[in-house]
Amino acid sequence: MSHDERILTTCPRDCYDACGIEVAIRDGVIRHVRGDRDHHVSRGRLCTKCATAYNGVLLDPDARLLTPLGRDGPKGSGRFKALSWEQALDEIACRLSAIVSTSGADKILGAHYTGTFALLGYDFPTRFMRRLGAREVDPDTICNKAGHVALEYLYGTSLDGFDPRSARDAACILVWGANPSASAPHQHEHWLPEAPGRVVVVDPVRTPTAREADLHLQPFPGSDAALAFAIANVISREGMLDRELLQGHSVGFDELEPLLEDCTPEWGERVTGVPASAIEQAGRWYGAGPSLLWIGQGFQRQPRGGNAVRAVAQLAALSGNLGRPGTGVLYLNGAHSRGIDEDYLAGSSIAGSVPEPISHMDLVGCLEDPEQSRALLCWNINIAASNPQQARLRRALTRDDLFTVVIDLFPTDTTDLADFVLPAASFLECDDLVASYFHLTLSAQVKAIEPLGQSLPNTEIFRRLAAAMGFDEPELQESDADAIEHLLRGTGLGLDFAQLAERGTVWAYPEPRIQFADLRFPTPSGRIELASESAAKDGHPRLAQPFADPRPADGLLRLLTPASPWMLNDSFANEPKIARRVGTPTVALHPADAAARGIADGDRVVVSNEVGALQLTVTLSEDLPPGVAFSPKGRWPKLESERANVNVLNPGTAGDMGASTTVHGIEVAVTAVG
Ligand SMILES: Nc1nc2c(c(=O)[nH]1)N[C@H]1C(S)=C(S)[C@@H](COP(=O)(O)OP(=O)(O)OC[C@H]3O[C@@H](n4cnc5c(=O)[nH]c(N)nc54)[C@H](O)[C@@H]3O)O[C@H]1N2
Ligand SMILES: Nc1nc2c(c(=O)[nH]1)N[C@H]1C(S)=C(S)[C@@H](COP(=O)(O)OP(=O)(O)OC[C@H]3O[C@@H](n4cnc5c(=O)[nH]c(N)nc54)[C@H](O)[C@@H]3O)O[C@H]1N2
Ligand code: SF4
Ligand SMILES: [Mo]
Repeated sequence: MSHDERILTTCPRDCYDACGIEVAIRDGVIRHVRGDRDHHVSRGRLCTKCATAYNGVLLDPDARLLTPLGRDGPKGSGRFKALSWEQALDEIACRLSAIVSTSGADKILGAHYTGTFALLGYDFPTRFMRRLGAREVDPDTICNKAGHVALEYLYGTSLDGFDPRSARDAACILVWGANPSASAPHQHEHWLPEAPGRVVVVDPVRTPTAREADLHLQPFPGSDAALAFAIANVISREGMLDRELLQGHSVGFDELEPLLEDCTPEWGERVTGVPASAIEQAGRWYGAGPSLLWIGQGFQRQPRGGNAVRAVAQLAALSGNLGRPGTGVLYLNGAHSRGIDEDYLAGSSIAGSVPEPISHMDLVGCLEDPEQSRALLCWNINIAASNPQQARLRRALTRDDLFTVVIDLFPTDTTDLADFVLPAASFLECDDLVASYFHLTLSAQVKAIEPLGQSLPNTEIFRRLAAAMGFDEPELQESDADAIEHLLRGTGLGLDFAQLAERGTVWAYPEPRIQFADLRFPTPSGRIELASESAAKDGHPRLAQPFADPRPADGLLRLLTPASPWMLNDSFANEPKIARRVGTPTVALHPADAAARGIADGDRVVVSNEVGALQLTVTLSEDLPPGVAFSPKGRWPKLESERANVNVLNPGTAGDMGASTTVHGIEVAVTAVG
């Protein structure tokens, strides 16, 4: 009789949770993939989307890419022929070498993000791209760059957040522009409810997390900076400013203080739509502390999202909610806080000149222009679904003189437009490391089964590509096992991979780490920079400003398209059970906005603006403020009747900082069909 073998591994999706997973295998076949009962986050249950997809489409050989493919028809026809790895890589190397010698390596673009956010799967390919001298499409510009830039101005870092375990000492947790009920499901289900303090949520949408909070502030999208200044006004008025911290450890408070005076709660109500009494309550709870501030990625996707993050994040400094138990600010926790040497991983030792990156907001323009682009390599990203200017991008990707290679697990809209498609192995099929960007843990991703078909991990694909190109730097051939052991030695945890794999997940610090415990900040002055010379040099105001975006002009609505609980970005739209569950694509409207347009629940509408149009089915929702439309991201254009998703409406305008996405700043008209 055979018995199940049990393997502990970790979910490497771009998700706050980094769930511990138990895989049961019998005779080399997976029997089930489920939450590890003993894991502090998953506690025996994965989110529904992964529980479904990891036992469904991810293991389905009919859904996965199984061999390298070469285009066998016009671009975008989706016609491919199967190739051996050797054939495919030889041809790719030949084409890339020719482009390097005729046009220059800087005409080769590399676009990648967090399809897998496991350390090697995410970063190892960068070694090859550096050696090639290709131009990187700055990964964070599609997601969260504005927030990173803003926090660097203010605190000198965006990647050294509070330790979530410090919630046990917090009297208040302020969740600003994050929706854990979708994007961090276990923090919604366990972390927030188990925290002893009050929970305050700031979100234009009454999300399930907002509904369960002690207080929900519902500002109009893009008015967060004004709201933060009104809260700062309350903190000041109530005598809750931490003048000692401000004097000893910050610069610019003398310039900021006069700005606070006019930002009364009543003014705040007028510009944000949040009642003055709620602003006062939030100010008193947060200001009294000890308080944690979780800065989500939602509101920095507004046109002036960088300014908004500066305005919100400085609340911690003003009220002294820094440097002691139960206080701090979290945007993301970087892997370096667990001793992971990311420079080593990304091959910063490899010499060669790396051209200036471009923003994802400029990708379409660059791909339309043969002077700027000759080749595109994509991995861990599905640009034809997730990038702005969807219709223009599709056209640009059909350029005959653009040589395109896409690496993915599944045949996506982006692979359909490639010249060569290379099949990637899933996280169940290779070893790696996962560093949660929320908890300060390190986890093992452990190979449970052999890669499906001829698929290979990203690392092996890039090793083979380097060899085919004739690159002989040893860093490009380092094995996964060697890289993992090197990284683990750097952590000082005293564990090798086998020991980590046995435990699944380990904490980097035995006790909750206090953020900024020494009140030294990695800014140029070593202090909190409320006024920032660096910001001024980059063309921004020295100080955060109490801005609120103007409301959309007559008849237009602000469209929000954030995370859905059913999809992980653009992953899992091809999982049949999930597709059935989510049904046709919808847009939610406030009943007053629907009535004003003669629209009823269930009606078909056209949502449109200057870049595109999309038909959607209306649902009515009192969870939105009037003036806001809502349609979650994550659908595959190729599976939709119009071969488009909400990004056909995204003009791709760059935000105020870091040339970052403004995907939540889109304005649309909504009209009944017919
Ligand atoms: N309208 C709208 N658009 C958005 C957003 C929004 O809020 N609204 N959010 C933006 C944000 S925050 C992000 S991060 C982007 C992300 O958007 P996407 O790039 O679509 O992200 P994912 O679906 O996470 O992953 C991309 C691809 O990586 C593949 N993949 C998974 N594992 C591996 C692997 O091991 N190797 C390889 N080679 N591929 C793998 C998956 O199959 C998937 O096709 O979308 C952005 N687009
Ligand atoms: N289930 C699921 N989980 C995910 C993802 C997914 O697609 N699905 N994506 C992953 C990725 S790549 C990322 S980057 C994270 C993102 O996760 P989050 O940080 O939670 O960001 P979003 O989902 O973009 O938006 C969060 C909230 O911001 C709100 N918001 C929009 N505009 C504004 C505004 O102007 N002000 C305020 N205060 N709030 C605003 C939205 O209504 C939304 O509820 O989630 C990750 N986790
Ligand atoms: S996507 Fe997030 S919640 Fe779902 S299993 Fe992975 S880590 Fe857990
Ligand atoms: Mo993201």
